[in-house]
Amino acid sequence: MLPSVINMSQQLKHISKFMSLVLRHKPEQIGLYIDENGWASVQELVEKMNAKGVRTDSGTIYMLVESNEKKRFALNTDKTMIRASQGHSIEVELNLTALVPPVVLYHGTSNRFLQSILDHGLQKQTRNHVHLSATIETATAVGSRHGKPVVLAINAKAMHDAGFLFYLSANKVWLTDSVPSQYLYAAEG
Ligand code: HQG
Repeated sequence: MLPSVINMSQQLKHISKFMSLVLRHKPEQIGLYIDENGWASVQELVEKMNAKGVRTDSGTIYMLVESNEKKRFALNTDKTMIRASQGHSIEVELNLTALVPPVVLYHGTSNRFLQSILDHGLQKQTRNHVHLSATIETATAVGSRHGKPVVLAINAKAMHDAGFLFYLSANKVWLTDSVPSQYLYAAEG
């Protein structure tokens, strides 16, 4: 790849990471208003990112929303508002409908968290939900972010039968409040 292309892709990654930061965790870092459902004005986002030295424009934001490999961000129908589809630590009401989960879901983590998870179950930590994956492959990728990955299987059917609620984000991440350890077992594969 040409150096200019590499620079451009690094710049886009930086913009995308910064959007994750302000739309999920720290809108106050740029003084961005986010409503109770997690939506921010695209125009205000662009203005306030630029004011902080993160150079971007609405066309770049739209391109990133479309091309993002995890579809992390969603736009409203007239493309004036943007939000992160999941992963928030700030309090937002995403208005997701509880759904019947697959029989088994997966959670990728680091082997250094394993004992604590087996002792205490999966807890949401700083985010608003525990994040679960539909496949072992995705869970492995999630776990790799934290170190040497291990994948746990979750008996989601038994949890659902016991009254636990499951939600599917717009970008297909399964979300729940907690997973007690009796529903966890080692994933095959
Ligand atoms: C661990 C990415 C000790 C948990 C991904 C995880 C995901 C415990 C870490 C999304 C624990 C929290 C979320 C316990 C849970 N004791 N450790 N009792 N219970 N943990 O980043 O699920 O790329 O908040 O296993 O794709 O890793 O940002 O959660 O390792 O969907 O779009 O505490 O982030 O999406 O870490 O990842 P995180 P996660 P994006």
